[in-house]
Formats: sequence, C-alpha cells, structure tokens
Amino acid sequence: MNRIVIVSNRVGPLTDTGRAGGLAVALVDVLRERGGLWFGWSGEVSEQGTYGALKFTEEGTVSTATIDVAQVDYDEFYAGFANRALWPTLHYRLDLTDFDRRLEEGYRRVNERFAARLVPLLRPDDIIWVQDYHFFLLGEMLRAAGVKNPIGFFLHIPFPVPEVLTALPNHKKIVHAMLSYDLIGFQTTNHLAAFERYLFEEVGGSREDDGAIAAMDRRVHAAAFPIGIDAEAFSKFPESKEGGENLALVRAELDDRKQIVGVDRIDYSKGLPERFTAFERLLELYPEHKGEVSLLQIAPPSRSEVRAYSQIQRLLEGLSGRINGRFSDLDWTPIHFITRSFPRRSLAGIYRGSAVGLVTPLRDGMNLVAKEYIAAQDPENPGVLVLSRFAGAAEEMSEAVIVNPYSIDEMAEALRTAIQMPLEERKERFEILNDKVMTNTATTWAHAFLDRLLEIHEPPEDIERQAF
Ligand code: ADQ
Repeated sequence: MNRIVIVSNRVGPLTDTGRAGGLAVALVDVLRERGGLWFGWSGEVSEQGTYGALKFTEEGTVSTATIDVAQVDYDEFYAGFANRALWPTLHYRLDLTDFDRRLEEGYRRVNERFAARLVPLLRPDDIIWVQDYHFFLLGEMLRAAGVKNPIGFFLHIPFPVPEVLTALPNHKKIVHAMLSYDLIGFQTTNHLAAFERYLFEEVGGSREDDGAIAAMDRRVHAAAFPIGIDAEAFSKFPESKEGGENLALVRAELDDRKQIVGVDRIDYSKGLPERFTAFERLLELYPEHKGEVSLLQIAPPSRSEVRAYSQIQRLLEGLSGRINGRFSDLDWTPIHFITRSFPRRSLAGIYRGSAVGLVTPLRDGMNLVAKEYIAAQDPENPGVLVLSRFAGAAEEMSEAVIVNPYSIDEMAEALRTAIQMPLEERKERFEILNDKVMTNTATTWAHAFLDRLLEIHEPPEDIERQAF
C-alpha cells in the first residue's frame, strides 16, 4: 500500500493526549493504516528557521518530521499573509485584511522552503496530501522540483465567491498554484461552486469530459468532502471519567436551570459578540428566562499577536461584563465566559449537560463543534443545536435550528424555540442529525478523499505505472 504523506502547518500529536483535536486523531488513524509521514512546522521559532535540522519522531509505521521557522517567517507567513490576508478574505472580512507585498513574499518563501525540505523525504510511491490555506503554493513548488506523485489539497476554511476572492491582490497566482494539485477538496458544495465560478468566469476555464476543469494551462479535479469527527469515540466521552465529572459539575451548578453552551477559539469569524448580544436580547424580550437560563462560552484566545484577535477578546470581556452587570442576581450570573481550553472528554461532559448548543459563526468552513455537540447528547434527552446558516455544517445539518447570525432578533427567537422545544421534537431532530454525524466521520472523510485522489491521478508517462 502506498505511504501517505500529510503536510500541514501544525503536526500531531501522534498519541491521543486528550487535547488533540478530532481531526488530528483521524489523520493519525489514516497514517497508521497505510504507514506514513506527517510533515510541517515544529511550532518553534529559531534563528536557523527552515534551514535548521529536521526533527523526527516515530511510532510504529508513522513518523513526523518538522522544521522550525525564523521570526521573520513567523511574522510574514503565519501571523502575516496566512492570518492577516488569507484568513479574513476567505471568511468574507475584507475590512480586516492587510495586503502587503512583503507578507505575500514571506508566504511564497515559506511555501518554497517547506517544499525544499519535504522533497528529499519523499518516495516514488507516496501519496501526498496537503492541508489548508497555509500551503496554497506548495503543490506548484513540489511539481517544479520534479515531484510526480499524486498530490491532493484540502481547504478547511471557506472558498469565497469570486467577487470577494478577487480583492486579494495575488488571487490569480494563488489559484494558478492550486491547479498544480491533482485533486482539491472543499468542505461544501457551496465552496466548490465558488471555486468553479472563479475558474469559469474569471480565467475562462472549461469542464472536460472526465469532470476535471481545464484553466490557465493546467487541469484539476475538485469536489466537496465534508469533514466529520471521531463520532463513535466522542459519543462515549460523556461517560468517561473526565466527561462524567464535568457533567456532574455542570448539573450541580445548574440545579434545575438550563444552560446554553458555545465553544470556539476566539476569532472574529465565530460571531461571538453577536452571540452575547442575542442572549442579552433573549433576556430583554423574555424576562421569565432571567435566573432560569445561562450562557457558558468557552473560548481560548488564538493568534493574539494579530491585532484583530486581541481586539475581539477585549470586546467580549467588555460585553460579558456589561450584560452580567445588568442582569446578574445574587444567585445567578447570566454569562460565564471562560478563556481557556478543556480536554476533549471534559468538553463532551459539558456539551451533554447543556440544553442548547449555540454555534453561530459569521462564516466557517465546517465547524466541528456542531457535530461534537450532537455526538455528546443523551439520546433519551437530547439538547438542541442552534446553527448558523453560514457554517459549512449547515449544508448537512438542516435539522438543527438554523439561524442568520447577523440578526440578533432571529437568534434570540431561535434560543427561545430551542429552550422550549418539547422532548419529542428534540428526539426527532437529534436522531436524524446523529445518524449523519455517526455516518460521515473524520475517517470516512479521509478515505473518501484519498480514494478519489488515487482514482483520478494520472501517472506521468516517464515514471513506472505500477507505483500507483
Ligand atoms: P477551527 O476554526 O479551529 O477549524 P472548529 O471546526 O470549530 O474550528 O474546530 C475547533 C476544534 O477545537 C473543535 O474540535 C473544538 O472542540 C476544539 N475547541 C475549541 N475550543 C476549545 C476549548 N476551549 N477547549 C478545547 N477544545 C476546544 C478549521 C475551520 C473549521 C473546520 C475545521 C476542520 O475553521 O471550519 O471545521 O478546521 O476542518
């Protein structure tokens, strides 16, 4: 079986520490099945940066190889072009972008350095799978270095409509580089359609007989592969020791009250201020919920070196303080705002103890919290998922209470509907949603992508066919 080589900005861990995300767990599973290498950034900044020694770890048939980056790479590539130009643009936040040629050049340079360090590690029959927006250019650079292996790319975040993408000054270079991949995976048919529209309308691409799109002298296959979670394992977490302890804590604290839960990295794409304000509106419109319903928002800071991120954290602290000052009573605080992360098993207990899961991003590639919340519910007494129409997850999870996160009133009404929903309706919605979450998991996602990649890859003529 061909070895899998995964490339992503952050690597591992290979063992489930309880903190590793479900995605990392699924990727390790796939690497284990076929044997593989996981290549990416070590998480360290050093003087030698990408020129320093590779760091290896190995566990059975799976190994990781990571490199450091230099401070200038971190500033221009990671905190720069990736998170100040690509992330906001792809999340429709042109107001927050910083288009600077220096950052663009840093992004190109780091992609090139990663390609240069990866090439010597590759074997002729490896299948290469590159993850996410940090590495749009990597495939083109691998091809330029003579790599003939199948190379796939999966975009975890949205691909915006051409009217938005074209605000990115180097949009053509980015999309041209993307066409070096054999297969591009998107989270939803909506993102896929936006990409195809770009190719057809912006650069005169055309569909070929085998489904590929030819454009800019290259051709590519593209499809939607909605990502899932490690659903089976997650559904058991509430009954684990840590899950059970946290569930008991939540129940003891709530007494007979109800809890709404939100779990997100602090990020402007997650719609957190709108969420706090919608909860405030609920209390204004329906004062009977005062003292009866609370909002627990768990949101560890991320990318705080980027100004837009530290600003939003301050905004949220101010908002929760104001709402709590306005509505709190001696025995009840409306908003609990916790800015640290929890182990996954503990999170599952908290999800189960919460009557409503509130997932209201302004834009999101998929949003795994929506799926985790469902997987963690008690089938006999499930909670209700309130989900933004702009989360990729909404395409599959239409049995959630779907909301427009820009409408504070609509969200307040949706919260009321969710809090008051009768058991029978909760069960009906849950059963359908849970079926989907259990069927389309992180593992089936990875297999679907890799199977398709092998199917469509055309081995270049100058290398041996049998390798593929
Ligand atoms: P993210 O933007 O990070 O991922 P999301 O899909 O919600 O968003 O994944 C977050 C993960 O982190 C979840 O597994 C969640 O449990 C965990 N997490 C969040 N807060 C936590 C906390 N306080 N403690 C512990 N764990 C916490 C990107 C895209 C998404 C896409 C994923 C996967 O932005 O749209 O779904 O990749 O493709």
